[in-house]
Amino acid sequence: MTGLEKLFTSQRAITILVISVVFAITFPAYFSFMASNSDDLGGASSGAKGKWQVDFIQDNITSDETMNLADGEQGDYFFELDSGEMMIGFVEITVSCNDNDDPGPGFTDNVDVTTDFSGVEGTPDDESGSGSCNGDAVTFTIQITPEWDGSSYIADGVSKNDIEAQWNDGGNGTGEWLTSVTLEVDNYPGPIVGGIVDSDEDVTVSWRVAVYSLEITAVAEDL
Ligand SMILES: [Ca+2]
Ligand SMILES: [Ca+2]
Repeated sequence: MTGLEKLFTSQRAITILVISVVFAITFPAYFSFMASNSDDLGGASSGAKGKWQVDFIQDNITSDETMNLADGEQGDYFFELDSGEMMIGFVEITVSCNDNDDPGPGFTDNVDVTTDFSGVEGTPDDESGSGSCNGDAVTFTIQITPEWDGSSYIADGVSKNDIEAQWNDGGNGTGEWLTSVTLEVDNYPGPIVGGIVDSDEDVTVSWRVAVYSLEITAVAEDL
């Protein structure tokens, strides 16, 4: 390498270094200046307080499973929830059965329902309940995002960041929503006749997951 090449190379290296340093210093300063400036102007930066229309783009994730259970039998129903990019508002679990095995009224089968949510992120409190098999026997609603019901509203005097922080599931609700059902068959008195007439029931567990994403629009203030 000649002396000239050496000089050129090192000068070029110094120039690049100087430009890099200048950029590293000026760009963050530029952006923070713009951010604080748009705050003052009431612009759409995420930290600015203002008036916002808050809407929720909503969808449902559903799943169901039906099992035929005998008298005293427990069925374990599994549902693995992955909401993807969407936030989870709440999870609704419905246990339904329709006992029409016995002729005439009465002798309706019953279900006892318990849950094991230890496999669910955030570990919601477990639920339990009982009901009779003439339609929806037991329903649980488990709230994941506190207070979320999907209603649109107008927020005033808060920042976009505040709204986003409020409507966030915190990563909770994904995982395994295990629901267990024990069937109790009710039938005609008398072990032989009753057992022939009614000895089982089809029991369905359905999960409906209300999921959402946020849509926040700045509302123009009256001048
Ligand atoms: Ca029955
Ligand atoms: Ca039955």
